[in-house]
Amino acid sequence: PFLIALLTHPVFKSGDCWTTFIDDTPSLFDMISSRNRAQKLLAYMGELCVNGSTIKGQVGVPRLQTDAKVPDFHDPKTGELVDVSTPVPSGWRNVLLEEGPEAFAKKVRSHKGSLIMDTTWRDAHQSLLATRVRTIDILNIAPTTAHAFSGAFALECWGGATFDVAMRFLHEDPWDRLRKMRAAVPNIPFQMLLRGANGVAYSSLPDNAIDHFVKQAKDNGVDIFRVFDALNDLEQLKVGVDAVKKAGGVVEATVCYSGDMLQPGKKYNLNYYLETVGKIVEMGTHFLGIKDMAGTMKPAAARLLIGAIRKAYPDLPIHLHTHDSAGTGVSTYVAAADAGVDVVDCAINSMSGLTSQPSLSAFIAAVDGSFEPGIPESAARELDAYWAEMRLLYSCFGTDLKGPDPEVYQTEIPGGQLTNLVFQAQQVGLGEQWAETKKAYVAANQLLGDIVKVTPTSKVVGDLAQFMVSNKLSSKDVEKLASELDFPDSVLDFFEGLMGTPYGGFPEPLRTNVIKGKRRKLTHRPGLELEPFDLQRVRNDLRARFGPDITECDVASYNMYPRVYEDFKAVQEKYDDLSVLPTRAFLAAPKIGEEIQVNIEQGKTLILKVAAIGNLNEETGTREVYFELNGEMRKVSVDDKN
Ligand code: 3PY
Ligand code: ZN
Repeated sequence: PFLIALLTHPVFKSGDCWTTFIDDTPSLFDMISSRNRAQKLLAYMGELCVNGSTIKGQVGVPRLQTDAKVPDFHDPKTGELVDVSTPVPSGWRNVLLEEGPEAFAKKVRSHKGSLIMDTTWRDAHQSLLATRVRTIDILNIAPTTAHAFSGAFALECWGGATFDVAMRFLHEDPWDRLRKMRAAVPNIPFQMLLRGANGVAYSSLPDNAIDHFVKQAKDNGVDIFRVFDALNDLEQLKVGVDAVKKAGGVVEATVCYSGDMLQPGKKYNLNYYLETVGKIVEMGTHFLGIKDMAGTMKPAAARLLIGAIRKAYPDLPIHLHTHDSAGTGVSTYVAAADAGVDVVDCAINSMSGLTSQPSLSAFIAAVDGSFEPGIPESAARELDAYWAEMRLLYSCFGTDLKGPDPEVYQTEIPGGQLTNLVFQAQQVGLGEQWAETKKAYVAANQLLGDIVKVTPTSKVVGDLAQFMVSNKLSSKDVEKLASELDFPDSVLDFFEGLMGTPYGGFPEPLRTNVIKGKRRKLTHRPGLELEPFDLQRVRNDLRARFGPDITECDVASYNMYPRVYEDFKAVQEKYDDLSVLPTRAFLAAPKIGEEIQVNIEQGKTLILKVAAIGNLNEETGTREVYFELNGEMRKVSVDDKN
């Protein structure tokens, strides 16, 4: 039909020149572009049909057999069905936009009780489902969320591992996700996790790259920036904090909570935290974040720590983050709420517990009307119906964790990493392997000087632990053989000083021996030594390679992850924008004849069916896959890799 439309078009017949033809007949070129896009999506699906999924970490196929249903939402007060296409109720974001960050922080501080930040769109799936939840599944529930959670402090929805994973494994543009979420949720503040001077990467970048990244994040929809440094190195933290200040965002400078401070003799004790918080307050922040990434803050510790900070800084809004790995998260939050915490992080029930955040409904039930957490329990339950289906949809990325593991009080493994390490041990199939890894993790941490463990330093400890297990090395062996061993890169990065300086300094002589002849020994923060990125050059290079549509967001993606970005662009070139495919069709070949609807853009829907998969052509090693696309037959030829 396209060719006929083209050949019979009056402008074409009149022999007018090609360029005016393009300008005057955009609808035809729209048609070419849609056809190209559709053909590229078919190429991806053909690949799935012949060779199966190649998404890293995927084991099996989704357990959800039908499309997830977006649940109805009823007004918690009147019980009436809410039409979620109507304008959203105003929320905390309206306060922020109208009155600015200071007034916003003040109002949150004076709110009665503890508000809730919902982490379902970021940390919950990072901790339970290997960060694999896709944009389309967030957007489907976004309008309902904007209504149901209009009283939430924020939605944590970006940063941390989501940035890397979106490009690397989901072949999606994280910026596109941010903008689409923002458009769907104008009323609830968005929070992102920023790894201080590392941005969203694994070691420090030049300061100008952090400033540039944060500005794009703010301009594209992030409101509140939780900024942390994985070693609580305040100089490193300040790089992120200053970037957020310059961009006009809400600053949540954060102290990472490490281990159980109630145990006698701990390096990270009450004095340490109070001193660190004092310096953070001096640095200037709208909120204080406390990041208990392993979930080792017991209720008594929460009472003591939050109580002490509250007493020293009565006006400082405090935002607490924990993981439920030990099973004690809700009791910690109740203690923190009693001690005057302003915001706690919870996840929707089906996405909560284990290595994720504590359950939203459990927290609301536990405080039982004594506070106003901002989210009605009925709203949480209604949204949960959707997320229960998402757990099934993404089950092929889940770990087979069955219950809490209070051993985290000893191992101090962060939630996201715990799932990862269990997954790896399960892949090897040895129960013993997991017990050994945990022991080695504790030993590796001690060797490194008992450091704060969160991305990227948790990876250093994990890598060293696995190195010790696979090479059968004891702590003594590592110390003795340090100058001869071929340590993982992350360990060398740490000892070089590329992640900042640990509290109390680096362990010696281990540092000197490990990096001898291999790396430098930085004596100040890495950003002072790194050449600023030439942003103009990066911009020009990217435009020369990928075309004029390159934006500042692309520049920022490239700065964070040059290789990952290049690979992402190559996949996009081959298959176009895969984020439009429904997740079941992205992760597994559809059944023959099953109808798949793909909204390639607003108002443009493709109806696809796999019609047949051809026999192997022995000569070429390929198979033809036949599709029905909007009623027309199409085929793609796929190399059979089996
Ligand atoms: C991240 O940096 O991705 C984290 O979630 C740290 O907890
Ligand atoms: Zn976390």
